[in-house]
Amino acid sequence: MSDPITIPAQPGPFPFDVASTALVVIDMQRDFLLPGGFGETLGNDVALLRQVVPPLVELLAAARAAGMLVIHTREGHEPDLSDCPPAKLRRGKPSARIGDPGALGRILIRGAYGHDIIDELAPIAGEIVIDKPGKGAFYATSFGDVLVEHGITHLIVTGVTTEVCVHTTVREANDRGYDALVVSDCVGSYFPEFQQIGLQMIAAQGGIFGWVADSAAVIAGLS
Ligand code: C5J
Repeated sequence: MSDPITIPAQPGPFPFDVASTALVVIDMQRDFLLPGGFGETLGNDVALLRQVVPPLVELLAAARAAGMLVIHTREGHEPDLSDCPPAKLRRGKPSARIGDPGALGRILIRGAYGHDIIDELAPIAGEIVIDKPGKGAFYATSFGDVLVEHGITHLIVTGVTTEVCVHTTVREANDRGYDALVVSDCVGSYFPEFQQIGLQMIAAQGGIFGWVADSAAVIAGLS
């Protein structure tokens, strides 16, 4: 048990202790963040997601220095697409479906260059990487078991995209009894309006899904 920390957040203070909290870094993959990746082939401006990188690099360093458990996730599929539901496969533009060849390798396929995490946030030894076929981190993965094994009760959630994989994971976590804090400048969306509303939705109604704070507040709490 480490010393309890309380940081200012919306809708109110977020108390946690390092030993029972995990920093979750969702899908900071080249396919979503780099030019030529899946995100761009869908017509998105990846620069909006790149804004997340500098504050998240700092937050990750602070979490590592504090000895917090760090869990990275990657959205993607087996090369034979056996874990990709046909309904998901059909989505997107016909020229850029999951599994198709792209500028960064086969789109969202495990082992492809584009599927891996960007260099700036590459996992280090001892950090956990969860490969997930869905938007949420719990579905069809060992994520829930990993949290239980490590005695985790609180999550500090970062990554992309705010309204898709971040939201799905936070909602799944909330239903399982976890207290989740979403770090406002360390999550990103291709759509500025979704970013703003997505964050508001989490903390609305007294924290219907969790809490929201910026990285400065979390880093100050950890130092
Ligand atoms: C999306 C994600 N947006 N990681 N994936 O398809 O949010």
